[in-house]
Amino acid sequence: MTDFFPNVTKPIAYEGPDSDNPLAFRWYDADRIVAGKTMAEHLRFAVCYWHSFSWDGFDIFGAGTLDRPWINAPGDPIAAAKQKMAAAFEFFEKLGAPFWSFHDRDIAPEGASFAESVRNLAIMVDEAQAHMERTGRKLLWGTANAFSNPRYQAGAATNPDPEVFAYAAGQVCAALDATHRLGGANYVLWGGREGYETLLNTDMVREQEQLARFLTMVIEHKKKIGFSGTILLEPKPFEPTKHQYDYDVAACHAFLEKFDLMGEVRTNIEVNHATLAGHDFAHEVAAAFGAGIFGSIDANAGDDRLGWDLDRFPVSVEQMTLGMYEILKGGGFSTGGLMFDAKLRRQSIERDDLFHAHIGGMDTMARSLLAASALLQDGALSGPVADRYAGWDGDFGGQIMKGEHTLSGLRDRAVAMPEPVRASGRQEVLENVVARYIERIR
Ligand code: XLS
Ligand code: NI
Ligand code: NI
Repeated sequence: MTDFFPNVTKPIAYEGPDSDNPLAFRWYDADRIVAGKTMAEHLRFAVCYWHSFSWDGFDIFGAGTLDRPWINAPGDPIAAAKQKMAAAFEFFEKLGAPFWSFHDRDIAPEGASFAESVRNLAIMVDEAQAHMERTGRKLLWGTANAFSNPRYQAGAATNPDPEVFAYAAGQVCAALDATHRLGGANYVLWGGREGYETLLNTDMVREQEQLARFLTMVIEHKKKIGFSGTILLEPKPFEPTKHQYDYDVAACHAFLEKFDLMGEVRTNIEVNHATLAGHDFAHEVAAAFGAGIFGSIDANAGDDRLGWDLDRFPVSVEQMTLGMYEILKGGGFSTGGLMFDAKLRRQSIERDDLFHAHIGGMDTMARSLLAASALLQDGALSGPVADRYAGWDGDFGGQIMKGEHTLSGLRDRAVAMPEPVRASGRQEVLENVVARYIERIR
C-alpha cells in the first residue's frame, strides 16, 4: 500500500461527542442502529474523485496551491493515473467511507484519439476493480465529463452539431460500460454545458429534443448491457451556461414527463445547486419524493451571498437535519447515497485537510440523521402538520377532493357561510422544536 497520508496510520474511528481528537468521528458511528438500520446503511457515504484527487487548488485567478504529489506524477500518463488512484483508495480506506464516485476523465487521461481514450479508461477500470476488491470499497456512481474539452463548448447532447452529439454518445457509452463493470449503484448525468447563453444563436426547443433523444439512448443501452443501477439527472440552474436545461427538480420532472421517460430516470440533488436555484435543500428533496424521482444526494454547501458553485463541505446541522428529515420521511435511500461533491478551500493546502473536511462532513450528516430520525419517530412535526390539514380529512374536504362540488355550488355555500376561522401557522414553535431536537441528540 502507498503512503500518501502518513499522518493517518489507522482507519478513522468513532470516539464520541466529547472527543477532542481532530482525526476521529464524534457523531458518525458506522454500526450504530438508528430506526432499524445502521448509520452506514442510512448514510451511504461516498467520496468524489475530482475535487479530492484531480484538483490541485487552481481557480480562475491563480494556479494550484494544494500539496498533491499524485497529480502530474512523473512517468507516462497511465503511470501517473495509477499513482493518483493509489492515493485515492488509500484515502477511502483510511477514512472509512464505503463508496466512491468518478468522471471518466478523473480516473483515466484523455488520449490523442477517441480510441485511445477508451483504451486508457479500460486500463484504469481494471486498476479500480483490483483496488475495490482489495479494499472492499463500492462505486456509488460513475459519470462522463462531457464539458471540459473544448469540443463541448456548445454542449454535448444539446450541441448544434450532430457530430459532437455522436462523440458524446460514444463517451457516455464507454463511461456507462465502465460503471457497469465496476458494479456501480447509479449512473449520473449532470448537464455540464447542456444549456445556452443567448437565444440569438440557440434553438431551445430543438436542443431539448436532442437531450431527450440522448437520454433515451442511455436508457436503451443500460437495458442492453443489463446495468441494474439507477440513471440519475443532476439538476443545476446555471453555471457553466447562463440557462441550464435541468434547472431544478421541477424542471427535470417536467422534462421526463414531456418525453415519456418517467420511471426510468431519477434525480441526484446537490445541496449547493438547490441554493443556486433559490430553493432550500429540503424543498428539492421533498419535490423529488413528491414526483417519485428521488435518487441520490451530492452533499455539499453553498453560500447565501455568493452565486456560484462553491462546493464547500456541509457544516450546517440545521440545514442538513431538514434535508435528512425529508429523506427519511420519503423512505430513505435505495440505490443512492450521500456523495461529497465538495472541495477544500484553496488555502487548506495540507493533505490532512482532506481528512478534516470529510470527517466534518460525515459528522454533520450523522448528527443530522439522529435529529431527523428522532423528529420523525416522535411525530414532532408530522403531528402538527396533520392537525393543520385535518379539515381535508373530514367529510367536507373529502367531498371537494372527490369532485362532489362545483365552483358555483361553493359560491352558493359561501353566500351562507360565516368567515372562516384562521389558525396560527406556528412556524416559530416548530423551529424551536427542531432546535430542541438538535440540542438533545446524543
Ligand atoms: C457540477 C456538478 C458535477 C456533477 C458530476 O456542478 O456538481 O460535479 O456532480 O458531473
Ligand atoms: Ni455542482
Ligand atoms: Ni454534483
